[in-house]
Amino acid sequence: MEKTETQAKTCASWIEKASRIVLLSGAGLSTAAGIPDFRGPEGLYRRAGVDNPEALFDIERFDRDPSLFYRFHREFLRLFERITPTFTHRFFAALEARGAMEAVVTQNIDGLHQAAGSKKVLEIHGGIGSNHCRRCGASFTLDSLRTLMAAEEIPHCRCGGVIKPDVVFFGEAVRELEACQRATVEADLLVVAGSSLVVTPAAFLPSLCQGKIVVVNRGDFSERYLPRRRIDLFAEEDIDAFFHRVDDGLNLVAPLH
Ligand code: CNA
Repeated sequence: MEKTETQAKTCASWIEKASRIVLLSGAGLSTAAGIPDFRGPEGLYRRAGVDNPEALFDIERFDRDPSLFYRFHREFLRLFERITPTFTHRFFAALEARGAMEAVVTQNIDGLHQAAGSKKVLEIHGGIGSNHCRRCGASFTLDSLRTLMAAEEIPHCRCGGVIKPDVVFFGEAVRELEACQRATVEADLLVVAGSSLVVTPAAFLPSLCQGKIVVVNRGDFSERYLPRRRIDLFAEEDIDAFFHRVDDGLNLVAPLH
């Protein structure tokens, strides 16, 4: 049996036995949906002509001049006109429906776990689905933000304040950190998929897990906070290909019509 097949079978058997599964997902889980990562050769930073990513998501800079961010965000939102969840998003939603998920902890801001049907989603870096005025705190849906962005380069609230998506910027506190930590501590199986494990504090979370740890990632990831010896199974391959194989025996995901 090929290594990848054996690994998928092992992962499936652990999933069958587990009852408090936590998925820690990163940008790699959504690339198959058509959302590139930020830093890769085809990444969004390059597409939007951004040289300095830290500046792009710096809250002080946003408050001084939001034009750099909105140049990027316009490009990012354009992608969403044709995006649907991947097989793996649907796989974890199906596992939740079966009662086996403690939580999905996601670094992604794209809302695709919720679109796939997951309800226990902790968005540690926030999400693009909601937006607030920086001055008066008024809230705006994604649709109303889109309408305002069609009319002006930088969307403003009626009070004159600039509107900002509820995405966590450098200099802002991450969301629901305690809940993310609690879920990870309680997990009997942690699956880390599509994350380079570079961005903290999300990258610290796996070190809290006392259960088994599965990592699915094609490409480099940092071992600074999660050394290889702590990983029970490392599948170095495409995430959807791997979970298709895992699902072969479990049959959790209904085919799309
Ligand atoms: P990252 O640092 O971009 O790492 C992604 C990892 O996934 C890399 O190691 C890739 O090699 C790997 N990868 C990419 N595609 C696949 C695939 N199909 N199969 C297997 N592995 C793959 O992403 P992180 O999430 O670790 O970084 C954290 C940032 C990126 C968070 O703040 C996110 O908000 C942010 N981000 C989010 C999105 C999104 O919401 N979809 C997109 C781009 C960046």
